[in-house]
Amino acid sequence: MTSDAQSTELTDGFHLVIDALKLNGLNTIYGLPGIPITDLTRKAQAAGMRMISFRHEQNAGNAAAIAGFITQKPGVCLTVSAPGFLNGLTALANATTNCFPMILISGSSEREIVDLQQGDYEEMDQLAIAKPLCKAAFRVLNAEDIGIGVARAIRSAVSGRPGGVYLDLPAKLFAQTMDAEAGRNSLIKVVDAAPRQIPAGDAVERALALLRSAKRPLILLGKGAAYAQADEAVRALVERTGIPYLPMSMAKGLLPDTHEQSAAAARSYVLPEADVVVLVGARLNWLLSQGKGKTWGGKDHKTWGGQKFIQIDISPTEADSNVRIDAPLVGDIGSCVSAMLAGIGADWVKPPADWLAAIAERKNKNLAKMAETLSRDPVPMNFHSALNVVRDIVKANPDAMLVNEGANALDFTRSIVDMYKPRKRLDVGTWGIMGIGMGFAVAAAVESGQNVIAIEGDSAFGFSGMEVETICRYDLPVCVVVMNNNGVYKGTDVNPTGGPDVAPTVFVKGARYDKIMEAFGGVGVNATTPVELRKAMEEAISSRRPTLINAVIDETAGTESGRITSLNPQSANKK
Ligand code: FYN
Ligand code: ADP
Ligand code: MG
Repeated sequence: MTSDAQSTELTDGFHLVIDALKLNGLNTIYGLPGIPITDLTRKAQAAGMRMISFRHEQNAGNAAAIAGFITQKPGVCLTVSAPGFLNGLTALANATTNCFPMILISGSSEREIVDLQQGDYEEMDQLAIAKPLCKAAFRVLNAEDIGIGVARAIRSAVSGRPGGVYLDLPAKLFAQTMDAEAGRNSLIKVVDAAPRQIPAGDAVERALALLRSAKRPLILLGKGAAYAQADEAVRALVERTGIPYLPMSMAKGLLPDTHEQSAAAARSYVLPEADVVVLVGARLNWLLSQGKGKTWGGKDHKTWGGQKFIQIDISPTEADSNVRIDAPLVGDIGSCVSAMLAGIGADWVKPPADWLAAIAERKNKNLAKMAETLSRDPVPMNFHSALNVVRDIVKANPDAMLVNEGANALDFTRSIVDMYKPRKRLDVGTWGIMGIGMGFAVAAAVESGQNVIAIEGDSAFGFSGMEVETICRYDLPVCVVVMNNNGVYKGTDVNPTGGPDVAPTVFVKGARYDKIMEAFGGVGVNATTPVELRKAMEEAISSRRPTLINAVIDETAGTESGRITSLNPQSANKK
C-alpha cells in the first residue's frame, strides 16, 4: 500500500472498539457515559449500536450479565474509571459466580501516572483489582491490538464454563489513530467462540450404567442446562427415561412446571430418598446443601446421604468439589445429553412404579395444600394472595420474562408462580444477591422484546429503583410489582430502646413506590387487593407501558431470611 493511501483514511481507538464489537455481533452496550468513554457511547450509537445508558453501573453490569445468560453471547457493560469500574465490578463478579458470559469494558486513567501512583484523576490499577474477581482480564495499550483484545475477551467469556471478563482500555487508547485499512485488517471475527465439547465414550457408558442400576433416580436441572439452549435434548432425556426431575430456580420452565414428571413440589422428599442423581448443569453448592447433610438424608449436616451422582458439566474440575461424583460427564450439555440419549434405547426400563407413586403422593399433597392457601383472600393482602394473581398472569403470558428478587418475595414466587418456557425466570442466582432487579428487567426487555414482569421485595427494589427512569426513557414493557410489607423481611420490628430511630429492618410505613414510576411518565398503581393487582397487571401487559404496582402486603407477612433462616445466625443472648 502507498503512503498516500495510508494518509487519506484514518481510524482511531474509539472506532476500532466499536467495529470489533459489531464484527462479532455484539450490538448492544449497557453502560454509563463519563470520562473517558463518553464519546465511545456517542460513537457507538452513531454506528447503529444500541447504547442503553443507566443511572448506576452496577445495574448496567447486571443487565449485561443477564443478556449473556439469555443470548449465549457476552453481554457488554461499559463504565468510566475507578468508581464506575468498581460499581460494574460487583456485577462482573456476580456474573462469573453464576457462569454468565459478560465483558466489562472500563476506561482507565494514564498508565504512567497510575503505575507510579502520582495521583491521577480516578487513579486505580483496575486490571489488578479485576483479576481475582473474574475469569480473565486484559488491557489494550495500542490501537492495533484492539481486535485481539476484544477477540480474547469474547473467547474467554463464552468458551468452557462461561463467566465475566474485564477489558481495560486506558484513556489514551481511544484517541490513537492508525490507517483505516490496517485497522480493519487488525480486527478478528471470532470463529466458533464456544466450541462444542464432546464427552468421552467411556464416560457416557459409565454414566448410563450407573443410571440403569438406579431404583430411585432423579434428574436435577440447573441454570447451566437452561443456559446451554439444549432444550429438546434435555426434555427428551427426562421424557424418554421417565425419571422425575427437580429444576433449580433458574431452570424452572426448561420443561413446563406443570409437567407430570416435575418433582418440584416434593423437593424435601426426593432429595434424601433418591439413590442416583443426574446433575445437569447444576453445582452441589449451598443451594443444594453441598450434596450432603439432612437435606440428602445424612444423619447430620456434614454426613453424606449415600446418593451416587452423575454430573454433567462443562467444567472438568467441578466434580468432587463437595461429595464424590461416581460418573462425571464432562462436555457441553447438548453434546452430553445427546450422547446419553444415543445409549438410551427403546428398551430403557422406566423407574420403579413405587418410586414414582411415592413422589406423586407427596407432590399432590403439597399441590393441594398450596391450592388451598392460594384460594384464600385475606385482608390485608399477603404474599400468597398477591402471587396467586401473578401466577395466573404468567400462565396466560408464558412468553413474558419474570425477574424476581427479595427474600420472601423470592421464595414464595419461586414455588407459587409456574414457568412454562426456558430461560424466562431470572433471579438472584448463585449468591442470592439483592440488586439485580431493574438491571435484569431492562436487559430482559431489550434482548427479548417480550413483556417483563419484575416481582420485587420492597427492600430488594431499593437497590436498583432509580433505573425506573431508564425503563421509562427507553419505554420498555416492564411491569414492576413491589411487594410492599414495609421492610426487610417484614415491617414489624421495633427499636428496643424506645428511641426515635425505627428498627434496622423497617422502612417508611405505607411508602408509595408507584409514585417513582409516575415521576418519569410511567404508570403507577397502588394495589391493596388481588382484584386491583390483577387489573393493573393485565393493563400493563396489554399496554406494554412501563408500570410500577405498589402491592400493599400485610406487614406481618414474611419470615426472617425467608426459606434460608438457618443461614442467619441469631444471638442466644436475648438482650
Ligand atoms: C415447590 N414446592 C411447592 C411447589 N414448588 N409446593 C406446592 N406447589 C409447588 N408448585 C414446595 C417444595 O416441595 C418445598 O416444600 C417448598 O415448596 C419450597 O420449595 P423450594 O423453594 O424449591 O425449596 P427450598 O427448600 O426452599 O430450596 C432450597 C433453596 C431455595 C436454597 C434451593 O430456598 C433457594 O433457591 N433459595 C434462594 C434463597 C435466596 O437466594 N435468597 C436471597 C437472599 S434472602 P417441601 O418439599 O415440603 O420442603 C436474604 O435474606
Ligand atoms: P444452579 O444454581 O441452577 O444449580 P449452577 O450455576 O450452580 O446452577 O451450575 C451451572 C453449571 O452449569 C456450572 O457448573 C457450569 O459449569 C455448567 N455449565 C454452564 N454452561 C454449560 C454448558 N453449556 N454445558 C455444560 N455445562 C455448563
Ligand atoms: Mg419487605
